[in-house]
Amino acid sequence: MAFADELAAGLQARPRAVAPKWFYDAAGSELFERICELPEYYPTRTEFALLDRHAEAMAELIGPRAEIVEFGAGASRKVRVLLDALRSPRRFVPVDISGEHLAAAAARLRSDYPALDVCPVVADFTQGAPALMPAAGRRVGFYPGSSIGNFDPDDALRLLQRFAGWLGGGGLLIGVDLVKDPAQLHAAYNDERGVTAAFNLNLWARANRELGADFDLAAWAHSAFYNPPASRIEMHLVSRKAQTVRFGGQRFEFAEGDSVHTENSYKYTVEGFQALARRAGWSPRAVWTDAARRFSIHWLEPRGE
Ligand code: AVJ
Repeated sequence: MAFADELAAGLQARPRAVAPKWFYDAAGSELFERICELPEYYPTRTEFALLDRHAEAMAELIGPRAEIVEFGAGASRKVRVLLDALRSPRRFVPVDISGEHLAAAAARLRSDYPALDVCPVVADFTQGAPALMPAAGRRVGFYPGSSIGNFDPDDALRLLQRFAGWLGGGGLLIGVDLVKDPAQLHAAYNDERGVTAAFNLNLWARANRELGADFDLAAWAHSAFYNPPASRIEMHLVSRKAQTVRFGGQRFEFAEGDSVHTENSYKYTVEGFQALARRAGWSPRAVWTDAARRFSIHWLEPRGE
């Protein structure tokens, strides 16, 4: 479904909810890059350190002449650490919903890795299989950043199952954020500079730009909190007053305090994620974590029957 239809349906639903994939237009992708550099946002920095430190071991497990398919590739920065360690990687296939972002990142990669075949695919892989060419070598999935955390456990299970199908026997290297002190989680999604708030509010700004909606950004508050029984951060946009928003010939009414759920970010234990991966048909073969156990990277191989 397109943004207009999903947004309208999400605002009519109760509870109101919009999928986080709609954050990532050009402005939202830029705001996300700024989040990754915030002192409070530990996942990016921690995952980079893990990649740096263990790239050789990862490359060994992946093997030579591989084709790397990155899901939700964004700026494709992390994969460079992997590409630098891999032996003769054949092809890199970044898959992303944001086309502008993807083309720019692919151009930079081609000039930095002339021997690599860079084949970007613009696709919403949450809606179905991306159109991949026949594999150029052992096809290995790369899904860093704990983006898997955006999915409810049931959807995460289904996505992991589908990855197994699309990768056709290759492995999956996946980054997963870990449960930890709620205060640390809270700070990571409520940064002092307000970048996460701007990222959240960009959903409405995008609707104004693309759909001619009339969201008054000052009338909405960013809300992010940890929900311990669900092991997830929830982000919401909360109406500061009674208001009406219009777009696409429709009116949407909000009372003061009404909220629109814009994102979940699930946190796992290492064992909890491995159990999920097993249920999805994978064999967890290696896991790397930092000393403070903030973040994990898992190497999964398809379970041979
Ligand atoms: C890209 C989904 C991993 O959940 O931490 C960052 C997105 N949202 N700050 C996350 C996000 C608010 C991020 N993921």
